[in-house]
Amino acid sequence: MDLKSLKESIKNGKAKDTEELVQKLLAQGADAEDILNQALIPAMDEVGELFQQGEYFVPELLVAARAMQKAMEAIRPKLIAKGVKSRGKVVLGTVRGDLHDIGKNLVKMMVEGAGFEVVDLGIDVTPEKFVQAVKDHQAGLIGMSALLTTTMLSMRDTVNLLKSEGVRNQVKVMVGGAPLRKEFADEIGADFYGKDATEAKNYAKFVYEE
Ligand code: B1M
Repeated sequence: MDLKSLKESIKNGKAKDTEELVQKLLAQGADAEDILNQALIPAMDEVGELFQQGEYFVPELLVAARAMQKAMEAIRPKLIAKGVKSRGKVVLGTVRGDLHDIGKNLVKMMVEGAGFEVVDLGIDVTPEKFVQAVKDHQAGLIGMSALLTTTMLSMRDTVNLLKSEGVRNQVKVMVGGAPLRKEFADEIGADFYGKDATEAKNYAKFVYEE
């Protein structure tokens, strides 16, 4: 697999080339999850490092993110199970003040691919919106994503609001995102910390098959 060119293409923000390279790899029989784990995610990690080192700025992050989104659209059909009856509902969103949605969208794809219905609240989701969606959709699982050390703190507010609204015992809470650790999830009273989208999918299965 020509993963090196694919990584470079994402790092350079070349959306069209990225899409074509992914399509080519898929046509050659490459596995969508391998493409994701061996090229797409590592490419974004490298973009983050370049940003931290001051070599990339926000515009470079944006174009890389756009290329990443194109790649994800291309692998999406391979990751999504077709015609599967919903195994349960999962409310998902990126927390208040946070605009990063690539990881959240990956979680969505994997969870949908496993046959769950995802209620995607998008980005910058307030605790109130999360709690309302749990009530409206009678969801058994809520998933919150955060990429900033500042915004992850709002996860605690959502857990507390679920409690004060009397719905905490009806729903499991899963949290994830690069700055999080299991200790933080435990501290705020979440049920599960998902390191990656695969763990998130496995936890959804666990919750609904418990
Ligand atoms: Co931003 N950004 N960004 N950014 N950005 C980071 C997160 C950062 C680490 C970069 C760095 O400094 N190295 C840094 C955060 C520092 C910190 O708080 N510790 C940062 C910063 C500082 C910022 C701004 C403040 C920059 C500025 O404006 N000065 C700003 C904040 C905007 C805001 O949100 N309010 C900002 C903006 C942006 C863009 C909009 C330009 C763009 C996002 C575009 C988009 O998402 N549509 C962007 C990007 C692309 C990044 C990096 C480079 C890549 C993030 C990404 O998509 N990774 C990122 C550096 C990095 O993370 N290495 C960075 C790939 C993605 C697949 O990984 O989201 O971690 P991730 O998801 C993983 C797991 O974490 C997990 O599964 C996924 C893998 O399978 N996971 C879950 C995620 N959510 C989960 C939920 C679960 C379970 C698992 O259950 C519910």
